Amino acid sequence: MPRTVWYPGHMAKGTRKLNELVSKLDIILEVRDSRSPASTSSPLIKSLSKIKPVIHVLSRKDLADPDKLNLWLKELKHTFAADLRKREGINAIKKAILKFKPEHREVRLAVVGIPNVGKSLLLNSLIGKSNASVGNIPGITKSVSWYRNEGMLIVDSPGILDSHSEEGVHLILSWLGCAKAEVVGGFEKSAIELIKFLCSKGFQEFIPVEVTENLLPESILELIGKKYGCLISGGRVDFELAGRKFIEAFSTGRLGKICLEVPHGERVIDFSVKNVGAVEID
Ligand SMILES: Nc1nc2c(ncn2[C@@H]2O[C@H](COP(=O)(O)OP(=O)(O)OP(=O)(O)O)[C@@H](O)[C@H]2O)c(=O)[nH]1
Ligand SMILES: [Mg+2]
Repeated sequence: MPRTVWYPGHMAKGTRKLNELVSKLDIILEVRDSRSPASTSSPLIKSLSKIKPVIHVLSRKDLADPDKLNLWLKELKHTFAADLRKREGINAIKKAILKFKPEHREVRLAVVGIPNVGKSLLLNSLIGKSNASVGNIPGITKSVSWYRNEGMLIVDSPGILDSHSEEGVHLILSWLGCAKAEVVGGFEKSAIELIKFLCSKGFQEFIPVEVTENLLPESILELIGKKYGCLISGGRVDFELAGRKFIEAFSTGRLGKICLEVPHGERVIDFSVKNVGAVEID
């Protein structure tokens, strides 16, 4: 896979710009996906959190298993869960940010995170205007820009992936819509791995066809393709299209609410909770 497919130039430039301006900020706002708070952490957060305080926002609360999300909220400090589409949770986040406002000027902050987690939507909700572009494909925001309102000066930044992540992390990100499927070799590959993951964790209810024992992941994807009408000449299934439709349904929550990781639990990748916290800000 060419490096430019999964680490395009705007990520390198965004990283450089964020590092340049961090000293001018009062606080960092990091957005992660509620369904995988460990795997969706920003590759920049470790270094940025050494310099500035961090508040974490877990977006897509509406798509996460509520019990497992509560375990994360008990575990992580300075963390708020939000349904950004409905603006649920915004007031609490705003209150936490404004505690960092100096008396003589507005509070300065940057919203950071991996692609497509809801950074721009959160920024718009905080400033009360739809100024930053929002869209459901990774890579909508391509540059670092400032926005101002409601006593805040906020930087929107492009989603940035870890150039050293293992394939397993990229797979999770592709299932959640945070990385393009090309990053892991296409929708068919991503979907097959998702089927294997769901079957191995007892999450079969997220597969939109009946899964009987001994059915291979490829056969399950074929059934999904038939169900979604992804057929080509001769009535054969287009596996890439079937994979795309399945991943889209899963990532947008149409197949149900799920958390792929729990704190301290067995995960797809061996993450430890100590890697997902931030500096103390009390
Ligand atoms: N259901 C749901 N969808 C959300 C939530 N937050 C964001 N989204 C959707 O996620 C998609 C991505 O939102 P953006 O704000 O563009 O994400 P971003 O992190 O700025 O993305 P990039 O600029 O591409 O890195 C949009 O379709 C949003 O409507 C949420 O809390 N719940
Ligand atoms: Mg954006």
